[in-house]
Amino acid sequence: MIILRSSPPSPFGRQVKIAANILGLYDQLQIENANTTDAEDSLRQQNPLGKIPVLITANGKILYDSRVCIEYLDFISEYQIIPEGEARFDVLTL
Ligand SMILES: N[C@@H](CCC(=O)N[C@@H](CS)C(=O)NCC(=O)O)C(=O)O
Repeated sequence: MIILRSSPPSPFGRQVKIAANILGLYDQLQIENANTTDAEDSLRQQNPLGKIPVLITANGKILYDSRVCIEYLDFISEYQIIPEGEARFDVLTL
């Protein structure tokens, strides 16, 4: 199971959820609410910046910044939304 620390209103968290859906990984995602304003939330141990989204991989690796989370999901999926070569930069810019 992959854990996504996020919050429903977060547009960055939403991007990761959409990517997981397109990549066929949404069912493997356990979404755990995070409160960025709560100093006691374990979020700050996971991401020293206190920002969401944070992705915790099945191996317990902690990734943050939505771009990194999406790139990881793209890496483990049998599908791809981030192509290789020149087109890669167009997609990353988008
Ligand atoms: N560059 C980050 C931005 C993430 C971000 O700003 N998330 C907001 C929520 S949408 C947040 O955590 N804000 C709390 C804060 O900045 O303390 C990413 O793409 O993941």
